[in-house]
Amino acid sequence: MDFSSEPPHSELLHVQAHEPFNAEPPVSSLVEFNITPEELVFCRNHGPVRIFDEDSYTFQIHNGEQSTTLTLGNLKALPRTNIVAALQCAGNRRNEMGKIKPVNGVGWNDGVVANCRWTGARLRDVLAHVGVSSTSTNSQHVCFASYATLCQDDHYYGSSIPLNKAFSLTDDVLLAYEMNGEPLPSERGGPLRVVVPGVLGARWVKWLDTIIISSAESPNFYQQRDYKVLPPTVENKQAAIPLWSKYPAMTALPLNSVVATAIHDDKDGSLYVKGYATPSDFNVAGVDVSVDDGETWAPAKITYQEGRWSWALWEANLNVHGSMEHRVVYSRARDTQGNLQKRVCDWNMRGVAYSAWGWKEW
Ligand SMILES: Nc1nc2c(c(=O)[nH]1)N[C@H]1C(S)=C(S)[C@@H](COP(=O)(O)O)O[C@H]1N2
Ligand SMILES: [Mo]
Repeated sequence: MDFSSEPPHSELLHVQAHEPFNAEPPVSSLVEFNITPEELVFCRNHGPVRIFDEDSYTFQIHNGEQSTTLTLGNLKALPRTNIVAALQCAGNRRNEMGKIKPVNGVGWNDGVVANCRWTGARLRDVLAHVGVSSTSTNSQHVCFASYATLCQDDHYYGSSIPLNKAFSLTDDVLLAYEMNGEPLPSERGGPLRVVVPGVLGARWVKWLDTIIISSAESPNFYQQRDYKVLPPTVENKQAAIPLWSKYPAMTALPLNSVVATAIHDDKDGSLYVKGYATPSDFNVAGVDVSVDDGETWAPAKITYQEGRWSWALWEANLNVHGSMEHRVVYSRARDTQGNLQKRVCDWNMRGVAYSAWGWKEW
């Protein structure tokens, strides 16, 4: 892997690994913005960051015998769509799972999520443009690949989604060329990345250069032998080897919430808390907070939420007069189906999909 041409990285991030570059913002800064500014968007890389020239950028679509090369201009000629969607790494909150028992992976805290506005062409329009029809979708997959760089575990980065998801009218899968109203930065996969709202970041391939319609999922390492929730009995990489192929690739992340800030005023006994919640198969309907170890809950106020795929920001003003045994405030998200975020979360070897109640000491 060649790291000689990395762009300058944001100095507001806490660096978790240098090569490849992995970094996250402090969660207290993150929740200060409804739409995450680029300098506070976490960086998750399995290889070097590449810088490409927009004007000469092309990508290919392979469908059976047929191959089509498209330019960014071709893509921009298709209808433009804008969505707000939370990009979240499956390893968000990994350090908390690591307290149950050590896990394998970058030591992420709870800032590995970014709520951004993505603009691009709908994948279904792009596929229709090259003659892939929505009637031939059964059990087919859309494989995304970036051959831009070597990665730690494979010679390219890849992922896939079912073809019927690409054609779904509600899933909003995009090939994005802008973020927050600006051309997509190199660090974010510019000039072109995949945006799969509601699905873990690992599928959002950056520097997208190849799409293959296939009867199988992407054979890439990051689709097949990573980003899966293995059972708690699988305790190390060796034990995982025969099991990867038996477990499904992760799709939606679990319903989640995090307490980002807790400010206690000793004099008047007030406690101000603020955090985020992220949706899963259903949207976030509300967040409740508790200062008595989950015995009673008070609803927090949702201060921001935008459409189906954004995060929810929330805050609450509590009164914590009197002596509390545990100076901990918990958060618990609720979805539109009445599902509640759970108190505990099963351990898994890779430390992915941690989603136990959010909490903070005050
Ligand atoms: N080409 C490429 N795409 C990639 C990755 C990568 O390493 N290479 N990492 C994936 C993972 S695991 C995540 S969480 C997101 C992170 O996107 P970001 O760096 O813009 O935050 O990109 C995904 N797309
Ligand atoms: Mo990720």
